[in-house]
Order: sequence, then structure tokens, then C-alpha cells
Amino acid sequence: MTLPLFEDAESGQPWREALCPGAVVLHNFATAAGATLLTTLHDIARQAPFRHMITPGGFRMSVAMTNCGSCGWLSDRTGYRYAATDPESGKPWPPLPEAYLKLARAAAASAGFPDFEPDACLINRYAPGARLSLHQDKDERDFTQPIVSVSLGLPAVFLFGGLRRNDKAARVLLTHGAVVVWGGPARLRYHGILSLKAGYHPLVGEQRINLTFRKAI
Ligand code: MD3
Ligand code: FE
Repeated sequence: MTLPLFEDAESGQPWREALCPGAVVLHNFATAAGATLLTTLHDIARQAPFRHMITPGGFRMSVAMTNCGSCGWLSDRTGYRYAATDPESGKPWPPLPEAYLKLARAAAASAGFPDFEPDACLINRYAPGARLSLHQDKDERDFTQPIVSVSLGLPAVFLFGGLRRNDKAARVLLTHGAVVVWGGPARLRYHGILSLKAGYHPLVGEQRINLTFRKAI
């Protein structure tokens, strides 16, 4: 009989990994809900299609994005901001589905944030080669509120640095079903995603999806 030497994400079992004060990975927390989350995502993307936003510097982001919630995150030549309507359609973003809210609240509570009420969910889609360079999330009003992130599909190497851009970044593999809660002293840490490696996930195909729940307003 072979005994595992260490617990890992491939076990399919939930386990908790503390990254730093304020940040915890809840591995496989969203694995059981994965199929439901993706079916719902198809509805959202039909109303508010994924698009490659332009950075204030004029670059097209390699990650494709959309939003649901009472406001959504946007980038264009004029800057970054949250807005109640999708500029592509002029209509409000699709509402946050109940299943998304439940998952985000449960993850936040399990990490010590029992009162988390997200109003925005930014949805990132990574094709092979897509990446997100080191940045801070600071467009939200209240940094005492955590951010909850849900990874689905292909695994990605997540970089988490410190409070200054040049602080050395650690790496952690985010696999299907991993939920990360960032709060307290971790809330303003620099972070990013390395270029996605090609592969195939049985539920999600040749891509990675990340849902990030925020209290923006
Ligand atoms: C640490 N998304 O949408 S999720 C983002 O996988 C973003 O798509 C990445 O960074 C992704 O802004 C990383 C993990 C994450 C999300 C938000 C954070 C880590 C964070 C906010 C503060 C600190
Ligand atoms: Fe971020």
C-alpha cells in the first residue's frame, strides 16, 4: 500500500493552506460546486460577454474579463474603476447568482470573515499564454473587507508578493476548486498569475476561470 507523503490538491479532498497572515487557500472548497458555477457562468457570459480590456497604458490585457453584481470592474484608457453598467451593452451587469453568493460567504466565514457581503464578482478567463502581471487590488473602498477568489479549470501558478512591488514573491499552484481568501494584513499584497500552461480540464476544457468576489462600494 502506498501512503501519500503530503496532502495535495489532486487528492480531491478539502484542505487548508495558510499562505501568510490574512491569506488562506481552501483547496477543493469549490470542487463540488464546480459544474453549477460553470453552468451559471454561461448565462452570465451570454448577457455580458468576455472581453479583453485595455489598460490605461494602452495595452490589451491577455486575460478576458466580464463581471456580475451590482457593479463591475473596468479598465480602459481613462483608468480603472467600478461601474454599475457594462459599457459594451449600456445595461447593468448580470446580478450575482445566489450560488455564487453562498459560496463566497461560506469561504469568507470559514476564513474568519463572517460578515462578507460581496457586491461585485470579476470573472477572469485565461487561455494558454494569458497572464496577469504583479498588481495590488486597491480600487475598492473598504480594505477591511476581504477578497475571495475561486479557481476553476487548468491549474495556474499564483505569485504572491509583499506590500511593495519589489518584495520577493512566493509561488503557489491554484488548481480546480481552490478558493483563496485575502483579508487583513494580506489584503493589499502584490499578486499575479504566471503565463497559463496549455492543457485540458475535463469540466472546463483548455482554459482557466477565476471568480473574484469583492465588496467594491
Ligand atoms: C491577493 N486575479 O482579479 S486570484 C484579480 O487568478 C486577480 O485571476 C487573479 O488578481 C486570478 O485581481 C488572482 C487571487 C487573488 C485575488 C485578489 C487578491 C489574490 C489577491 C487581492 C489582494 C491580494
Ligand atoms: Fe488582483
